[in-house]
Amino acid sequence: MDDAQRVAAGYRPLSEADLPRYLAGLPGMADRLGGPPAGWTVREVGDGNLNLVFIVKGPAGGVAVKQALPYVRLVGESWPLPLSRAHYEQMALAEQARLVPGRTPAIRHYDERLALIVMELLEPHVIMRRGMIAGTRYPAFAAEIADFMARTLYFTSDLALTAAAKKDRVGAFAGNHALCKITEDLIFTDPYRVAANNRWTSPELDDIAAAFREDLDLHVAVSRLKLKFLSAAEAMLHGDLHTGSIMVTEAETRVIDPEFAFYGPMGFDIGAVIANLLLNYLSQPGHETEPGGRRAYQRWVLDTVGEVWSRFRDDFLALWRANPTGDAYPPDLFQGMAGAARLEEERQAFMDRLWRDTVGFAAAKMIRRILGLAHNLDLESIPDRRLKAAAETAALGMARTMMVETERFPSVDAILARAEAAGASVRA
Ligand code: SR1
Ligand code: MG
Repeated sequence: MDDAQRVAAGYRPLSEADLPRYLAGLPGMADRLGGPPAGWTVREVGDGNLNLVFIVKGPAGGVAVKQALPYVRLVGESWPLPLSRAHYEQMALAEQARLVPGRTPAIRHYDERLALIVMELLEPHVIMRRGMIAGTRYPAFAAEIADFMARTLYFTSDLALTAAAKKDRVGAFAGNHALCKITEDLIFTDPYRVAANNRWTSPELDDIAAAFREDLDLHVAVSRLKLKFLSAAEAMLHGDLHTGSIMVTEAETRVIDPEFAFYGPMGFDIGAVIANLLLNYLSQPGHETEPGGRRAYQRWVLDTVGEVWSRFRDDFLALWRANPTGDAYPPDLFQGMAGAARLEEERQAFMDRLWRDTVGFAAAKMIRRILGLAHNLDLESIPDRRLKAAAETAALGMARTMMVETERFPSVDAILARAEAAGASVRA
């Protein structure tokens, strides 16, 4: 069924007033919420760029309801977007739940006709981006996000799957190309050209935005990343793994919103996490209420970047050693002690290559949030314009080096050192 047919077949966006009657008609939902539907509270809380999100609560419990709109909410009806993204989102949620139980919200109901998913209400979790802007530490985060990425990326790759199974999975997500196109345009193209949707802190960043539009070294580097995004179906990605797609308590991490899921390059997801941590790190001086008041928090953020990568690397390698079930690297070709040693060397080389991809994709993610359409609250909510522009300038300088001179960052420590230098320039 294509999207026009979906709309024709009875799609309509629900309102707060519609929700109680709709939910009361779903099996088991009235018991889950408790009491009569008239007593349920409904709030539309969507603060993302694309969808409606409702929180519905009754005396016995609550649910979150996410409904796709047939257009980009951030821009309006002039930018149509397929409702089929809800189908890919629920498929990705189911796959992630199978691979990493308990790390995503449980699906209570999926309604294809309405492009709507009823999910477990995550309480008392908050959107991680908001918590980090407030300066809250999340001690469980690094280990849990590293485990999530290692398991979802490893077990959907050719290292774990047979070629037939992998190709079936790639095919199952191939129709999500409209969401991929958003990424292809907004991350890998628009920030480097004149585009109607671009915006930046002007006039402070006018010169750097113009320089990025003329910088052919940067254009080559981002085009190589774009080609990898277009062509490297390495594993099932979340596809939009920023800190707005993660809900946290100090004890637990949950990953939400995989509507951009498809089979792509692994470094894209890891780079998204690292980019958003780095942008938050650079934004912190702008959120201080006393000079230096966020220095200790900044240290935690950088330690977290280091821990995310090192734990991911260890987890992924451990999964590979324990589950060599895929068609890549046939065991027959690596027999005996010499074969085992050579395969282990190759695993290390694989991780080094993945790290380079991660650095490049992280850079692309940082640049798009400053020069492109969709910015992030870490920087946008800085009240002092001078500090905001200083943080953005530092982030752009760092990201350009990461993308064009990736070899200068052979380890995560090199990224942390560069971030510290960039952070010092924000305070200068
Ligand atoms: C038009 S959509 C803009 C952005 O919002 C989503 O969260 C993705 O990051 C997308 O690129
Ligand atoms: Mg989202």
